[in-house]
Amino acid sequence: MRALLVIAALLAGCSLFIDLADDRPSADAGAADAEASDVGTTEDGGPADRGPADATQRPDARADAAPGCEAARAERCDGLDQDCDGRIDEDTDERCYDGPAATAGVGPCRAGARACAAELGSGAPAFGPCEGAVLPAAERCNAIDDDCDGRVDADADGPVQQACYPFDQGEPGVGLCEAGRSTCSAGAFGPCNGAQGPRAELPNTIDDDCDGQVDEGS
Ligand SMILES: [Ca+2]
Ligand SMILES: [Ca+2]
Ligand SMILES: [Ca+2]
Ligand SMILES: [Ca+2]
Repeated sequence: MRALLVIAALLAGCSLFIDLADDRPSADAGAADAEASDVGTTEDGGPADRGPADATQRPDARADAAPGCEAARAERCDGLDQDCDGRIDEDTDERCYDGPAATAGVGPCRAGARACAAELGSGAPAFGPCEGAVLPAAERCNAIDDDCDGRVDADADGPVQQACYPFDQGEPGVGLCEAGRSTCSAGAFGPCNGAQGPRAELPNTIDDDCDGQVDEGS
């Protein structure tokens, strides 16, 4: 009888063990699947990418703290602080000259300056208008080399000249009458050369007296 009880007990234990064994594999398989799923996600790159992404964002974070600060670099006009002195775009105004380069510094011509106008933090150079520059102008008779070509009161066509008509009567371009030319020298126009004034009407098919009538009364 005792032996039967022992056997029964063993059978019951085996049955219990078997039940537990049946349950455990299913539970372990679930856990294993869960772990396998996590591992797969990691290998797929989800969480693994976050590390390097955080690392690459650190320089940006530093840049935000001190935009453009990179020691030993010369400051330039771009809205950033290259030389890390806490001042942005200091001393980056530029000389400017929109005229022909050969004329800069000749006669009255001189360069101007344009102030840095870069948007803070933009990293993009930007300047305001060129101010204070003196550019070449048309040459005039004023003892100044206005067009900055190295010749006072003269340009590529020679000395400054102007039309002149030193007569009280007649009109340049009418009949025989013509204007002359006066040449500038040292800021003043000289005598009128080549002008033709009216003269007595003659029977020559020419309006000698420059009144618009040809050979009248002659
Ligand atoms: Ca000139
Ligand atoms: Ca002049
Ligand atoms: Ca006439
Ligand atoms: Ca005439």
